[in-house]
Amino acid sequence: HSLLSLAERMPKAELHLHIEGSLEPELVFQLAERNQVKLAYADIDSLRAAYAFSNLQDFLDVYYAGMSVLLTEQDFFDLTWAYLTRVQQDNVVHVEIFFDPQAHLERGVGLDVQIGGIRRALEQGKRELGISFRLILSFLRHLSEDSALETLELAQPFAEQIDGFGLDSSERGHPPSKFARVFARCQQLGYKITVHAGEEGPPEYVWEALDLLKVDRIDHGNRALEDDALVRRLAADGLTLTVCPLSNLKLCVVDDLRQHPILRMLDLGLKATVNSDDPAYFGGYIGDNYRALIEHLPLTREQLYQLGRNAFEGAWLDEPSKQRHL
Ligand code: ES4
Ligand code: ZN
Repeated sequence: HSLLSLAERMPKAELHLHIEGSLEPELVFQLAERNQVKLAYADIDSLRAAYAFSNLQDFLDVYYAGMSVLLTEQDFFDLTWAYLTRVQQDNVVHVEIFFDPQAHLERGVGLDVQIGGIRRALEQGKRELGISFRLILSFLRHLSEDSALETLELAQPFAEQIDGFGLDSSERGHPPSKFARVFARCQQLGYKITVHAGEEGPPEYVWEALDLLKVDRIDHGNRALEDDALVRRLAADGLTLTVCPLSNLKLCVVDDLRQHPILRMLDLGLKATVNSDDPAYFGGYIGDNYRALIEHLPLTREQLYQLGRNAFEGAWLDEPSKQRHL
């Protein structure tokens, strides 16, 4: 299959990746031992057996349990370095990664430790692997807006080491409007903004992300397709959607990859991209996501290139760097 080999060789940008979601079970156990952390799972196989989810919350419970082993700067380095060396095999040349600081602050792990370890790996990846990067601080939407505002204050000493802000975790019942003040502040400070919307939440949450939070991208956005006026708005604004096919399958956002809407999104003029979300939990890295699409959908070579180009166009890179990749 020549499309598969084209997809493999294509230089890629990944725009939707939670670094804590790249924590493989092997590393969970290695770090648990190194840090003397007790796990609720006896071994790697029983941890992997917990990776059967029927919705987003099912997954989030396991995701927060898994990241409890991350305590030191070296842990955050090892995590990020493992991700970078893995995606180099997929010919990834640019990454924009999320981290969830509030989840680590809760365990007493400081922002200096988190950002220090992640950035040290990203800088080494730029030098040694030729992978450029952006780092996105993501607020947890199941917590209060005051907690997000407090986190933004804590992040001020690291302002230069953060490229944008995001919003993730449990979507239903936690609309973007809950975070209007904190994202107004992010925008005032000159940061890029991207929020998870329309993964499980209704089209109204995507409208709020656009009109209230003034986002630069939408993460997921699947349910925007239920609202024709919203689709027209997203297309007119040229908004990038960071779509995650294997994530959608594992979290039952779609029942079957053959029903995945990504080609419909392209046909509607939406700038969809292919991403892995939480590769250690959802059964694959970005290359696996491209492969799964090719195996389940009637993707053409033009559509494959379009998806790849959309990622560089939607990346938070300066124009000359983008052009070098297009
Ligand atoms: C996430 Cl798939 C997904 N959705 C919302 N929040 C998240 N955090 C990590 N993965
Ligand atoms: Zn996500």
